[in-house]
Order: sequence, then C-alpha cells, then structure tokens
Amino acid sequence: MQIKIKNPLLHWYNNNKRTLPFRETKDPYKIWVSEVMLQQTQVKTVIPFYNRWVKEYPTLKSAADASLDKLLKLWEGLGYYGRCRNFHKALKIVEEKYEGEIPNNFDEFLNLPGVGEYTAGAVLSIAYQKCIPAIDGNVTRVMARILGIKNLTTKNQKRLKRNVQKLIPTIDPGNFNQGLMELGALICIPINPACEICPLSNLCKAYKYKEPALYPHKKKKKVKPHYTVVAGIIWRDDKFFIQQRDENAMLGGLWEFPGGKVENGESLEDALSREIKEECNIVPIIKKKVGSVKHSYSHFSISFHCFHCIENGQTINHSNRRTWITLNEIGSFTFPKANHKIFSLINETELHV
Ligand code: DGT
Repeated sequence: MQIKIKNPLLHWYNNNKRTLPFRETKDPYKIWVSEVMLQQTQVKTVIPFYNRWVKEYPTLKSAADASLDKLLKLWEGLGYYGRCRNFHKALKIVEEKYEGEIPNNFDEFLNLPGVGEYTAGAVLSIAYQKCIPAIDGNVTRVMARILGIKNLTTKNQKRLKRNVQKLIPTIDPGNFNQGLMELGALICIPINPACEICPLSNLCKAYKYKEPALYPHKKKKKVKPHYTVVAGIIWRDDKFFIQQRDENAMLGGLWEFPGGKVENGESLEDALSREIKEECNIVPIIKKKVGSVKHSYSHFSISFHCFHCIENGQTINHSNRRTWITLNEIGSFTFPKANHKIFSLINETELHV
C-alpha cells in the first residue's frame, strides 16, 4: 500500500500543488508562521497576513523581540488571537531556551505554547524532513475515504493515524503530508469530490463503495448561542475611551469599548449603564445609537449595539490599559472585527454628541 500511495501522491502533488508563498521557503520559522496562521483559517485569507508578517519580522528573533501589541496589530482581522499570543510565548522560549533554533524533536516542539500534534508534525516534516504525520481536517477526510471509515470514533481516528504513520515515507515526508492535505483541499473535497481525476481513486474504499461523499460522516454542528452585547463610545471632546482586554480572555490583548452582554429582560440602555458602572465606575449619559452589527465567533455569535456616550460629571480613572484616542488613531491599536464594523458606521458629521 505504501508505494502504491506514495508514488502517485507525490507525483500528483509535484505537478498540481498551488504556488503559495510559504511553499517557497525552507526557513523553519516561516513555515511555522504559516502553520500557526493556517489553523482554523483558509489559505487565501492567510496569504496576505503571512506576507506582511514575514516582511515585518523576517527572523524568529525579530518576532520574539517584538511587543505583543505590535504582533497583534499584524494579526488584526485574522481572528483566534490566542494563536498569536501563544506563538509569541513560544518564540520567546525558542529564543531563550534553544538559542533561536526551533527544536526538531517532536516532544520538545509539542511542549511549546500553542503547538499541537498537527502543527508539530507539519513543521517538523516540512522543515526538517521528519517522518511525522500531520493530520488536519483534509488529511482526515482523504484517509477516511481511502480506508473506508465512516464514523470517526476515537478508535477509528487512532486507526487512521496508525495508517498515516505506516504510509509516510522517510524520503520526502513533508511533501507526502502536504500532498495529502492538498489532495483534500483540491480533489477529495467534502461534497462532490473529483474522484475521476484523483490519483488515489483506484486505492480508495469510499470510491469503490460508490458514495465517497458519505465518508466520513459529518458531525452535526452544535447550534451556537447568540448574545446581545452593548458597548459605549464615551467621548471627551474629539477623543473616545478604549480599554485593553485581559490577555488571558478571548480577544485577549485587543482594545475595546466598555460594555458587555445584555441580561435577560434588561433594556440595551440599562445594560450599558450597568456595564459601564461595573467597568469604569461611572454612570454615563447615553446620547444616541451609533448602530448595530452582527459578528460570529467560533463558539457564539453576537449582535453588537453601540451608543455614543459622555461622562456625567464623574471622570473615568486612568490606568495603563485605558486610554483616550481620536478616530485618526484607530490604526495604532488592535480592535476586534466587530469594532471595525462599528467604526465604519461613525459619521463624523454626527460626532457632536
Ligand atoms: P464575560 O463577562 O466573562 O462573558 O467576559 P467577556 O469580556 O468576554 O464578555 P462581555 O460580557 O464583555 O461580552 C462581550 C463580547 O463581545 C465579548 O465576547 C467580546 C465581544 N466584543 C467585541 N467588541 C467588543 C467591545 O468593544 N466591547 C465589549 N465589551 N465586547 C466586545
């Protein structure tokens, strides 16, 4: 089975792979950057972020020495900001503990913050030619179809992994892993796979059973909860107030308007006053609505309602995680996407709240 899969797969990959900027490099650091960005994010979204990152931080040391704020700014819009925070921590560890050399030992690399089995396998096989599987969603689908696995039970996932482990060649393991991923991305897609041009269809059980798209069974997606969130843009002349989210929270290290989730039975305005009292210790004067936008995160979605406000005699205390900025300074801070949607609704002529 190994030779049978390896040769056609590598041949197909070499002739059909997409030209991607992170495939043009052999630098383990840059390969790692791309793999962190590719977690939960599509290739076409990642490309401009990757290009900007490696231009700004061409070496591991340059990124390890940068401030988290600067890195988050480059990450702005890519989402899942925990990836960026963990990557920064991991880079610092590599700098301090491994003298800037990414460890090529699986367990040591796996121990770094944010590095899971997939990332370790991908980076070590692509950058260091280590014979380690890199099993992502695409590889899982390709292998489940080849093996005829319908239910991805824990036992079957182990079986799938054992098979990749057995198949992965000592020569070209990185291209082998990338070949499986690319096949999953371009040919062995979830719906209507292009079996007629697949280099592995003659080895594929799902193809033989005639209904490849049924392999593996799709898990039912959980319905995401939806929250109503309010936030205040509190103005002092031409500046408004922003605060930095706790580093360990979701969207950690990003800047936001004070606010939070609306409780059951509460009006938007009551919720806003309560949240601003809790977070800033003032009761604001709510002037008028800026607008409402919707945004979806991995585990929930929000309706985000923002209001222009001003202080009501009392002033917000100062701290290093709080500041007042003008609209021209938005670009110097990292904000969640929902806030950018709100910024685009602010009409400068209406600013005299
Ligand atoms: P919590 O209170 O433990 O649920 O913690 P948070 O801070 O995650 O949640 P909360 O109550 O502030 O809910 C607001 C959600 O809306 C939060 O998940 C992040 C998102 N969001 C996006 N932009 C903003 C913003 O400018 N302000 C606030 N407060 N939340 C924002």
